[in-house]
Amino acid sequence: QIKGFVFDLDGVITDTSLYHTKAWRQLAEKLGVTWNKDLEEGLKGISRMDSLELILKTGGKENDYSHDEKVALATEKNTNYVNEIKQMTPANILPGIKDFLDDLRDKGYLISLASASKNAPTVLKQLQLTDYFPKVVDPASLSKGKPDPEIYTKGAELLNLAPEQCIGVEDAEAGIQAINAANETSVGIGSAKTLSAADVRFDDTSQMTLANIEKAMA
Ligand code: G16
Ligand code: MG
Repeated sequence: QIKGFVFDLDGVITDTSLYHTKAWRQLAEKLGVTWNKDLEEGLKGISRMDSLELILKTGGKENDYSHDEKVALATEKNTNYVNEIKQMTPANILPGIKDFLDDLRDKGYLISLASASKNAPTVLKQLQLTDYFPKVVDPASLSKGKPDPEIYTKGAELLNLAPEQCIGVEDAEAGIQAINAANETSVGIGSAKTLSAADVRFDDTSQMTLANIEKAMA
């Protein structure tokens, strides 16, 4: 029986991917790496340093920078990103999410956050959703990022629940893989093409209700 929900943030609660994409694209083009849609999709859900490595690899530049130079590049991207998210307000919460969170809370489901983003607490604050997520996995505590199950395993542990009692919600392919590998039920938000591995899938957040999830799981 399902007792808890473990949420991804970016692409599920709000669309920060717009801002991540803008900041990474700016850096990539400065480094002479040509942007493409596969790269854009592949950056979703993976950590900051993994993102930089993927961009450099796409441009065949993975050996061109020292570790310290890479840290500086990632910091440059983050400074631009943090500047962008300052303009976020509760109006940036994706459709239906507030009602869904209220419904979960009313019905006594436990809720935790499994975001790879070190900026997640800032984003929650901008959206005025901090109170809904008393339990947040610290991405700095992870030895491996998504698609490794670690972040979703920790998300269930924070709720004192077994993985089988949890539903994980994700928009990224790497995230669905992480939920499945953690033995939780996966709900994917996005296209069937990228999220074919999800147990339950919705095109967008407005369709994600408890009733629709129960229907899909029956
Ligand atoms: C998010 C984004 C990723 C981003 C990662 C790290 O993960 O989807 O694109 O690279 O956070 O973010 P930061 O640089 O802010 O630490 P998630 O798990 O919330 O989708
Ligand atoms: Mg995401």
